Amino acid sequence: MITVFSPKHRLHHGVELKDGSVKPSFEEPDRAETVLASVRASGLGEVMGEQPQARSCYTAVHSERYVAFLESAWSEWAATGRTHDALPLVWPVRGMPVQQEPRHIDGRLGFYAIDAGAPIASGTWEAVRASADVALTAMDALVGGAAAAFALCRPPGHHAGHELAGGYCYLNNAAIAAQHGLDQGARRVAVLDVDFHHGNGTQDIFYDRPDVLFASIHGDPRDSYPYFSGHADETGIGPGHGFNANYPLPWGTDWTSYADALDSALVRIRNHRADMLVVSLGVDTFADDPISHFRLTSEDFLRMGQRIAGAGLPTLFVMEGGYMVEEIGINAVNTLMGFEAAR
Ligand code: FKS
Ligand code: ZN
Repeated sequence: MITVFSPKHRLHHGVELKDGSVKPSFEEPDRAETVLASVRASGLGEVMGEQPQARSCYTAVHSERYVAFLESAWSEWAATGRTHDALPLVWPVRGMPVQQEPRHIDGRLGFYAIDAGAPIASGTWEAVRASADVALTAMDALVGGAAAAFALCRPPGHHAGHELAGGYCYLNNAAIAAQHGLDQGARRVAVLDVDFHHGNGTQDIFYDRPDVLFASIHGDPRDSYPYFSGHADETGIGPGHGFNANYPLPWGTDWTSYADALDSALVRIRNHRADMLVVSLGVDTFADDPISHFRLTSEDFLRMGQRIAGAGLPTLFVMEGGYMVEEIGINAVNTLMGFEAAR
């Protein structure tokens, strides 16, 4: 399968509040380079660059004002005289009137974010846009008849909602690609999210829609980030009722019980009779991941890819999380190689 990659991801290298101080984020540039090196070493297939895409592909799933905010946030922040990464420190929460967007950049940062995990600096927008273009370019390969493609996105996207950033995410690459697939003729799409963290953003974007089935396997939100979504009783709303399927799993889950949830999710996907499958591929379910709590081994990712191939659908893999930098390349590529071997 082809891999789509953009070196522009390096323009984004944010900070994170860790252990009481501001440090480089776990979501660091080396992640993408490590995965790219493993793709090249594995002989998975050709690596190509992204095609620049229309801004309307982003506003097909995000609001116009949110995309405009992402485009201008850094210059507004810099205009206040600050040179360090822009981060929100106040949010509209229970009981507050959320509707009105503030004028000051410090208020706008909180208005458009779920947490302080999506810092914005000078190169952020260009990297974010390139990451979405990587996903769109890979989706175009599927639309053109490819059986599978790998979008080596960075920064990741699945925590980004209709008009919310957070958890290292800005534009929702998987959702933008899924919508693009529909706009290019697919009638139904399924999104399978195997990142350790619940894909709250993808859920938010498609929650009221029956054309996109969203299925996510993740750490139980009672114990794990993002804490405020990902429960099994979140099943969709209105016409989208029955088209959202969450599989929260306990702390310490290993392959045996993970595989059961994966099989259930794949049955749901088969019943959806989708024309294509988008996989939000996070490999932070790995046992040694520094911020997650499942216990998958590198071999388990081969098995995961094999099972996903069993759905028999044109499949777009979109890179999400994974933080044990020495291993994320092997684990991501194992998933893809497992898929290729089984289809
Ligand atoms: C660590 C606390 C963890 C944020 C976790 C974000 C996870 C991001 C991700 C993505 F795929 F988006 F990258 N806080 N001290 O892995 O889901
Ligand atoms: Zn994750």
